[in-house]
Amino acid sequence: MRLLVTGGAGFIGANFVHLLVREYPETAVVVLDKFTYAGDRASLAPVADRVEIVEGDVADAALVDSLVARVDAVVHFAAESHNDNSLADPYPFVHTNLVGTYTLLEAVRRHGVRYHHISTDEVYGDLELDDPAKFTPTTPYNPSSPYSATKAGSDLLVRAWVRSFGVEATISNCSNNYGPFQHVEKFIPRQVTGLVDGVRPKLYGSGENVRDWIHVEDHNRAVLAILERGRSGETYLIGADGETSNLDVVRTILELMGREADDFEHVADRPGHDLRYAIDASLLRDELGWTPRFTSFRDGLADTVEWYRANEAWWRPHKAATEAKYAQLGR
Ligand code: NAD
Ligand code: TDX
Repeated sequence: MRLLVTGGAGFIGANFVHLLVREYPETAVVVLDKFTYAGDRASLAPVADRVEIVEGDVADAALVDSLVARVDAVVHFAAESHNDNSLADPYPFVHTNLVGTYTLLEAVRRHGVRYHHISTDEVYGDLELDDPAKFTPTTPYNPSSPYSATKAGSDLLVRAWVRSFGVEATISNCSNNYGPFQHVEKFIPRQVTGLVDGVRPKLYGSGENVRDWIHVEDHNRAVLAILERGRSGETYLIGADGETSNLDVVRTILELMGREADDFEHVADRPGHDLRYAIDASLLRDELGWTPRFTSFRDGLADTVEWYRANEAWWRPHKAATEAKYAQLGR
């Protein structure tokens, strides 16, 4: 099997490449990554001699065509992925998430190559805190931010290319990931690395917002199950029943790092801040037999805190610039 992994130098993509090299050594992996602020060669350093790394843009049609021509399948992780950035400057989200996906779809259509599209639960908008419902594959799309709107648009492009052109493709919409190699702009790494520097965690608004946390390795094992056994045209929701309020996440991080549980501060809220996400992953569990391995969020979080403590050399180069961006937003 020859696999093109876009965005393989980012958080989830790099973990995916590590998993492939570890457990599927017979797979030939080509990574296509633009190495934006979010892509880091250091994340691929441990496997650099086992994969081919191409620096380039998923919206570069000639480059994408030449790479797709020599693989059996594409897993498309590359994206602009941070909501706060999409509020400050939406254009890169339109370019990468929409034009980039379009470019890949045209290439897989031309070459008859299998395509898997990585997406997010944010396409469904948000739920009330007390709503018993969870997102399912038939929940109507209702994205809130430029990030989630471009991800929603990219999903719809995939569906259209399946129906109109017979492209063989699957989509997965996953909830919030945590684990090693996540950029320090994201909630959990920001707070953990801040605490290493003696900075109190910063909660947007009230902190009552709920995210449905899943360990990145569980997400990636679900992606492999879909690649191997998923039905073309199907949408699979990925989640591990990890609903937790931001307030509780911060309290757990503080406790794991030996601080008082109330040693955080509230900062300005994110405009349009989604209240709650929750995933019903029963299709994935029942049809493909996937189950998460990280069943205790607290244990997974403890591993992640340890990883950031042990890998300061990886995150330190990104920390100051990230906090300078937040300072401009007053957060
Ligand atoms: P990330 O920001 O850590 O990594 C994105 C990667 O894509 C980087 O390596 C970056 O250099 C690369 N990239 C950006 N623009 C590119 C372009 N035009 N061409 C080629 N490469 C480009 O993101 P992540 O958190 O790893 O997310 C990966 C995917 O998973 C995204 O599609 C995201 O929407 C989706 N997702 C993320 C989460 C989450 O919790 N992080 C949850 C569900 C879905
Ligand atoms: O400093 C912070 N304080 C805070 O309270 C930061 C950075 C975030 N937050 C809140 C906002 C969210 O409610 O924490 C929650 C998580 O924030 P992010 O890490 O920015 O993630 P989110 O906006 O939920 O989106 C993430 O999950 C879905 C990923 O970034 C997306 O790529 C994915 O699609």
